Amino acid sequence: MGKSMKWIENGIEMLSEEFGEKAVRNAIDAVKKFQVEIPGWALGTFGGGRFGGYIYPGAARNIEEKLDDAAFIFKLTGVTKRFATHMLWDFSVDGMVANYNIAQRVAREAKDRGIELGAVNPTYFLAGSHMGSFTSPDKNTQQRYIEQTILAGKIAKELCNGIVTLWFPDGSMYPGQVDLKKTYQRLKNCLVKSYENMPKDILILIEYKVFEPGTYSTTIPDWGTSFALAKQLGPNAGVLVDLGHHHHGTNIEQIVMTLISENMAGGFHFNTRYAADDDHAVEPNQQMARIFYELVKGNVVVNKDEKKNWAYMIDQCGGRENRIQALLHSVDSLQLSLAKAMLVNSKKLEQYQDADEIILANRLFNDAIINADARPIVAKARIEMNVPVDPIEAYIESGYQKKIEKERK
Ligand code: AFD
Ligand code: MN
Ligand code: MN
Repeated sequence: MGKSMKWIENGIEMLSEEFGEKAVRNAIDAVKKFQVEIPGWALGTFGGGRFGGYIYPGAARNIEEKLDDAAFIFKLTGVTKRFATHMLWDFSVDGMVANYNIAQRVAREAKDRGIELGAVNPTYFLAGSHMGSFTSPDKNTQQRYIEQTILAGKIAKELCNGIVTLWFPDGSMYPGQVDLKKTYQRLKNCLVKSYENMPKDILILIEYKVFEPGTYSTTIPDWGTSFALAKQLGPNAGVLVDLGHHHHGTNIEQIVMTLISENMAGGFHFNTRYAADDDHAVEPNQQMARIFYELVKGNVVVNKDEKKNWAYMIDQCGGRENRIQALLHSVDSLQLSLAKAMLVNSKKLEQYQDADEIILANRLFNDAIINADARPIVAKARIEMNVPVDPIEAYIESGYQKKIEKERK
């Protein structure tokens, strides 16, 4: 941004004239209230394999350095206090079994740096998962993953924020390779067995994905399957929406609306994709703003009653960019999208809808979602929060990047 106070004030004035002072004020307050979680796996050396193992300069080499980076990101944003962990990357010595004591140590290290641990992700895709995790025909493999899932529940409750997020790599490459019904049953049985042994006051969010690593089938391909499984488990289970896990052109905001309408607990893995599950940083595109409009309308974002809010997490892991900058960029994009959603005049929109004024409704909606420049709102919120108006500029000026590049050779 790098914009002057005059630019910010003028912008606020213009927006107030178009959308009303109250809407602008509410948008500023929403931006101040919205919290989003940083994925631990975005910091560090994972990913980027297609570029000859390229690792961005200064990448964290261990969990301590990841937490250092996350704490610095929090200092710049003021809204990213939580750090999501992966069981076998962050709490394991051998990549096979996770360890409670390590999790305890990591939670302490996080606290020392002024941040907290957020969602716990059981890791179902490392060694021994080539024939599936919960869908594996091997009972010992199933059992190992059930135990890891139960432990994730305990860690979530005792050391983190009580949220477990599940993503399964299970699926197949060729028709006929696996029995679709048998594999689904196995996954469901293991899930039920895990759930029965997990604390009852946590939230378990089930992620779906239409492809990758499975190209012909994935065991949980869509929100309907996640929904059915969550229903089967009970009130402490819900659906996790990851932007990159759909067919192109899927109307994700409509999925969001349906989940909210059906009172299903929900959560988000935010990112941007162009080709597949790209895991790129979030961009402030119109789809993101439309999604936020449904979240706002559904009262599951920045609700005063914290229990009503969905779980908001970033899930990205780009191969080439500076990952700290990319995370700051994502937070910025999410804030801009939320601000735009807050500007939509829903009352007027409803009038147009009722009067069958199709184009007028569309134009009114897009005036906020596409045409409004929400940057002054986000800037104003940051000033009021006492954080830098431009977090990326502040990052560059801080010298942090130079410091980690030197230290982490
Ligand atoms: C993979 C999956 C999924 C999951 C993430 C962390 O595609 O998005 O949330 O790993 O487990 O990228
Ligand atoms: Mn995800
Ligand atoms: Mn993904």
